Amino acid sequence: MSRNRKLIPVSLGLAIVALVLASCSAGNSDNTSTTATSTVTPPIKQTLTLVPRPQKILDLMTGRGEQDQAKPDLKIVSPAKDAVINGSTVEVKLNLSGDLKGYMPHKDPATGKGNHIHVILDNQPYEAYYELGQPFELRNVTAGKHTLRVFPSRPWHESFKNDGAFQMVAFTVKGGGDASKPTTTNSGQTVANNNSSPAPPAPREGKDVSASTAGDVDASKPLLTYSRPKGEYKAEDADPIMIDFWVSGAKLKGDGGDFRVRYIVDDDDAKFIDKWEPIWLSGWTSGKHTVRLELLDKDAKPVENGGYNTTSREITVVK
Ligand SMILES: [Cu+2]
Repeated sequence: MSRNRKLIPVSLGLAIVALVLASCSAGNSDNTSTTATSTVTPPIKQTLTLVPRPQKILDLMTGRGEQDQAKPDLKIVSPAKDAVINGSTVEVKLNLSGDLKGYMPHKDPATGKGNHIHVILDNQPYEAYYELGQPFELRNVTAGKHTLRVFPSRPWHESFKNDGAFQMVAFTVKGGGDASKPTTTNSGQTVANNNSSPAPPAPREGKDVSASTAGDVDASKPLLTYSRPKGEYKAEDADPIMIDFWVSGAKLKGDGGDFRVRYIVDDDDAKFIDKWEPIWLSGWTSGKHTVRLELLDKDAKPVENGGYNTTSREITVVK
């Protein structure tokens, strides 16, 4: 008993010594790292400049014949407007018609590129849909109200901007996110039973989507749909980088209307786009960047529409 009492102050003393030593060494390493940081080269300041449409895209367009003058008409067949869908998988079916001049979505297996549709759930980054002959699946869609926006795009992700090329529908998912239940169509017909595994279904285009629900958006009001840039840009694809978007229910200043699109890259000053066409920016530095697009009214105020008219995306440039 008495031996134990004598041991306690000794071990406390040792603990204090250990603490003092630890704080000393921590202090030392702080000093070391401060010194090291001050000698590191500061990050290169990024200066972006507007450049013309790249020659490589002009060359691609020449090789495509007339299809860049197409006036595609794109309609969402499924999900139907205001449909209620049971289960977390949403099958997207589209109907493409109009004056196509040879335009047809398809991924070239050799290059992995081709015409495609941009499919946007809520205000998430778009997904690319290549083969319209089979449905495109949005998987893990959360329960609640959603919006779907679609428009045709070229292999370099520039959208077609004619009337009829864009459509948005609202729909509702019930019981989303429960993969143990069979996935059914809105008529109640079972399309996939997730409990049993019969013959494996033919592979389908599709994407597991992030959790999101619709904004309180009104399709009849001015709407800016963010399209590009998104994701990762490598080597020659990173210079220049295209900004492209869809405008509905509004005309920009340079097209005879009142609206402007404002873009802000990282913490740079705001810049404006007054004609509805893509722009190309050169001078990106390696690393992560944010690109923010906003629709402004004639008083230079952001137009409120369910939060969709101000969108920021993070992109990564690898050089
Ligand atoms: Cu694309």
